[in-house]
Amino acid sequence: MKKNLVITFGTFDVFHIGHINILERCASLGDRLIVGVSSDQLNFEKKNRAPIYTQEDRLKIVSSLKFVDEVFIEHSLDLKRDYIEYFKADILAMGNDWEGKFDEFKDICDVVYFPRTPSISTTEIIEIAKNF
Ligand code: C2G
Repeated sequence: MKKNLVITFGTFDVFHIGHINILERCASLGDRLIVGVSSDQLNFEKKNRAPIYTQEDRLKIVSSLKFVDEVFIEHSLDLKRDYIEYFKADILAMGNDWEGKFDEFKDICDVVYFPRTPSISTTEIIEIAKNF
């Protein structure tokens, strides 16, 4: 039987339950889960601020999870097709804040969007911590 390799991407800064839930859901789709963790530079480009945790720490946190098989640094959003092809991923899975954004890759893999975990985000945690 063909094995399903799942790939997902994210910053995973100030790691929280929403990150656990999405990674667990991604892993449930296949036999192996590969996670692209955004570089510090890419996070800066996406969010216009440096991440709280360095890419080395974020990579270490994500790679420590029992349902994550492999991690790598995502250097650019524009390299998504190359990453999918390099790892020969069968499925690209993301949270639905990215709904529709990666449909262009349906020619090389299945594309799945999961509902985000409500009421939690890195930005909110940073705001709460600031005002504590
Ligand atoms: N997520 C979620 N529920 C939350 C928060 C995040 O399901 N409450 C999901 C997002 O939808 C995403 C993953 O967790 O699939 C990682 O989220 P972020 O760390 O915010 O990653 P992001 O900056 O969106 O990076 O190539 C695409 C990216 O690099 C995505």
